[in-house]
Amino acid sequence: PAASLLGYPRIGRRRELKKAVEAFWAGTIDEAALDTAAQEIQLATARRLFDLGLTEAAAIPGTFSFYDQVLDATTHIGAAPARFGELRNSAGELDINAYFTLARGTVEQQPLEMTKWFDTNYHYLVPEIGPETNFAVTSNRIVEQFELAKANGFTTRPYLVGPVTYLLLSKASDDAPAGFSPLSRLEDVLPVYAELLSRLAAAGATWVQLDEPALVADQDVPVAEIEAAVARSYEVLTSAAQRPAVLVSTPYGALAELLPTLAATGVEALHIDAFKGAVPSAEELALLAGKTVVAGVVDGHNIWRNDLAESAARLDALKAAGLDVAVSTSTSTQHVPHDVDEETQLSAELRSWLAFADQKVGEVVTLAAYVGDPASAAGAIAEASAVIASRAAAAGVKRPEVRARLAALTTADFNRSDYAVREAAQEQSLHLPPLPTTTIGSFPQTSEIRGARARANKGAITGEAYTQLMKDEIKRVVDLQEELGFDVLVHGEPERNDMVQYFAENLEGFDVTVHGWVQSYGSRCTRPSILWGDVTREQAITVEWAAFAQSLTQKPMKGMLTGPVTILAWSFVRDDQPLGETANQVALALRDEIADLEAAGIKVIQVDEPALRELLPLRRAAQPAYLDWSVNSFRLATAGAADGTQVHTHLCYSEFGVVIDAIDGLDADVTSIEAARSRMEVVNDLESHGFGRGVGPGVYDIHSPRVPGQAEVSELLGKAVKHVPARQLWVNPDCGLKTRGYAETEESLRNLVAATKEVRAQLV
Ligand code: THG
Ligand code: ZN
Repeated sequence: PAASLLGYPRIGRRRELKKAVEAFWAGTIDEAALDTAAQEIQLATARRLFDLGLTEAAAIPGTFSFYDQVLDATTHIGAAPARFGELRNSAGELDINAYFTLARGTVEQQPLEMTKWFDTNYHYLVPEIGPETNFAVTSNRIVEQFELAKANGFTTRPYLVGPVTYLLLSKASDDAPAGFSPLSRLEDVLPVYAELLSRLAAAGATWVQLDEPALVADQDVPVAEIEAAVARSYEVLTSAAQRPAVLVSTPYGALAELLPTLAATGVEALHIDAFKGAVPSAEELALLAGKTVVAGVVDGHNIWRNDLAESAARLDALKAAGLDVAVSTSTSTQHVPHDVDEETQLSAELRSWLAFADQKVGEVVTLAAYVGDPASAAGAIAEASAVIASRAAAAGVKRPEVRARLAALTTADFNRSDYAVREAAQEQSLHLPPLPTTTIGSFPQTSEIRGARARANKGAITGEAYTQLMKDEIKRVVDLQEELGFDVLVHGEPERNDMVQYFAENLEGFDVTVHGWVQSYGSRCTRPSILWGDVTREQAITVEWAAFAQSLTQKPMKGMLTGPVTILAWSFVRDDQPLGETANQVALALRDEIADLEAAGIKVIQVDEPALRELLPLRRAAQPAYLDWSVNSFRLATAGAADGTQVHTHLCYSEFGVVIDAIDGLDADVTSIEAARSRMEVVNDLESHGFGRGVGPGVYDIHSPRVPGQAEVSELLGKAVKHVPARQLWVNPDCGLKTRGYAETEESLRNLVAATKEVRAQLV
């Protein structure tokens, strides 16, 4: 098809799928009702995309998923890990119950691990592959989904994560021998993919999309091995007797050395990311002769209106090479909300700058028409150029005072005193015991808290009444921590809906959406804020809450802020200047907030950067520059703090090795990190790195309702003190407690404090 999308949001315009799936889990609807809801979403999507102009056969991507596209592949190719026991039903299929078992775990078995999908905020379920994995077609669901659309008049293009990406994203199963590589099972996986292609062809599919984003990211596997796997895979799949035409998609960046490899295969169409990646060179394009090049010129990952003139120029370069050119998005549009027209509360000016999934369809259709007949798009191109020019000149996009302040920064603004000086000053100001205990920041967000916020937003209660309810909650949380015996307290963050949106709502340069939900993982969604202009802080944001909380206790109360990188990573960020510049603007706003917190008597301030690793570029060559600006923005935010103010940070992942230098570079006085799930393995990294400041490896996994016993926590702490000097160690859970219930939280925290006292006694 001349115009297409790589994928479309799956959760539904009003999150219908989230609601149906969660109702199915809760047992309030049955499987038939879940299927009905899923079918309605698939058909509504097909109708919508058709009406927006994807009218050719195979233009509509069949990218519906109940939970995750990688899990879909797992259940189609029989890759359920043996540790779950027999999950296939009597028909030999991994049905919807098996599917959700893998996603959610059982009493005995942890679910499949979840990890980030390339450089997006989407998370997939990691397959576990070993020598024992028994590959076979174990689901017919993509065929049924194709048939459903077809019966309703839409010939869709079924989607599967491609075999090379699937195996590169997999980890070795528990049963696999040391050094086992999932890619070694390629020969066993390919016949299963071939069988699925043959079933799709038999059902009438003319095209299939095999998604191979792993080919645009540097991998640990040597390139030569990947080249061989790509060549072999597409030789096998294109020589299948009965199959649809094959489109290989390569979103999230430039293909680089693997382009010639794919070009040499028999696939009918190759998608390239021509937005984030560059247009291939003339020599590379010559290799693609005879194939359709699907040019992903419309950004699927961010929300800015396309510069149609720029895209047209890229398409011209492809056309000039004499290639058959089709137009699409650079990535699936699953990363953006459905429709700008839903956001009527935004100014008409801001809305005119934006393109969500539905608007992107229009851009793709316009550009596809341009390829056939350049004159047809002249009006649309001129209009897009005019809007982009008006955006550049609009009030608030560039604020001279912000730019002047950034331009005047010197090295001193990024550096605090030596740690030894700070450590001594903080000992004076805080008087903490050895192995100080604290929590990460949030306490459980009860339905009462969410209900109060909803009523306040609707105007059903006054602002004063809402503030009072939040203060009551803060007092409960402070009293609880006093009773449990914590050393550094938090206020619990009841007033925050989300740790990024809360700051976006309180800073200039941002707007927030009402319906702009984007799937984060499974049924969970976030509403990324829109960072469109220069960032300023018109007044203090968190100070009143922190000062109130501090007034309730003699113990130090932590001020809680979200760091610049995380604010960027979890928002839709302006594309008209380098990210590092935007990050420094946010950093200056946070720096002012820290000064205000200090003036209000707050002595410990935590600046969370859970997303520091998320924006790490997919290509190694680009990583040092990223780590440089991201670390510097954190330092700019925090370096104004006095020596006696203890700066904490929190990071949310355990694969630590790659970024440990960067974490050290943040120069925080205390860093808390995830560790409980990896049984404290991070302390080995900390030890070998010689990490010299305070560190709190999490001793309690908050991602599950399970309560760790006192013995378990003291064992973890015992392991930690063997590798990290006790004077550096802090004791804390893995992450914030927002998603937990009070019953298990209280019990776990009680065990945490008791275990700390036990280990402290052994120290002296
Ligand atoms: N905030 C934002 N982005 C994030 C996270 C966050 N991205 C990465 C990570 N955390 C993703 N994790 C989650 C965890 C929970 C939820 C979403 C993403 C979640 N969402 C609610 C839901 O879907 O029901 C909606 C929350 C709400 O009502 O605001 O639970 O922490 N910005
Ligand atoms: Zn965390």
